[in-house]
Amino acid sequence: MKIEHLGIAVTKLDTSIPLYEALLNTTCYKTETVESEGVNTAFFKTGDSKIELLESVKEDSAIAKFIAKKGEGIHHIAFEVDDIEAEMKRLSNLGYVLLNDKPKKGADNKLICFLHPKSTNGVLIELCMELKYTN
Ligand code: CMX
Repeated sequence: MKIEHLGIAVTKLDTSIPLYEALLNTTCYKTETVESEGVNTAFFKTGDSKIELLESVKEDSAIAKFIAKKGEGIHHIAFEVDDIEAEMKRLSNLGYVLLNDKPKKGADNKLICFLHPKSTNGVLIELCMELKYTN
């Protein structure tokens, strides 16, 4: 539906949050730890999309490995979808390599799924869908 956010790998949120607040002239509206991914995240609104800063909290996290290999920088592009399971099925049928079989819980109240960068011209792609709560 749209680019929901760009994920940027950073070494330290403490220094990158004020840097991006000054750059974007806005305040960070949320920080959140995602234990399952081994990351601390910080979010900024930029029009209809967001910037997500990602700091590793574990030696072997995807972000730690990425920074060790490539340094800080753009880590992934996240596209919002309205039916993540249908989209995962469609892309899998087309031969894209999904990194998880089922949607998993990500930051900022989303269900997410990653596609392997080897199947998408070297870019890590995330699908994300707003998690709806039913009572
Ligand atoms: N973008 C582009 N290429 C990437 C990449 C990225 N973000 N991360 C790794 N790669 C490349 C590596 O450079 C490597 O390329 P070469 O084979 O040419 O050297 C290749 O992908 C495989 O990398 P690897 O080091 O062998 O494998 P990793 O163990 O680092 O795993 C990946 C890579 C993408 C499968 C893993 O990082 C992953 O599962 N990512 C999805 C989850 C994730 O990224 N979570 C953090 C964000 C969570 C959040 O947004 O909340």
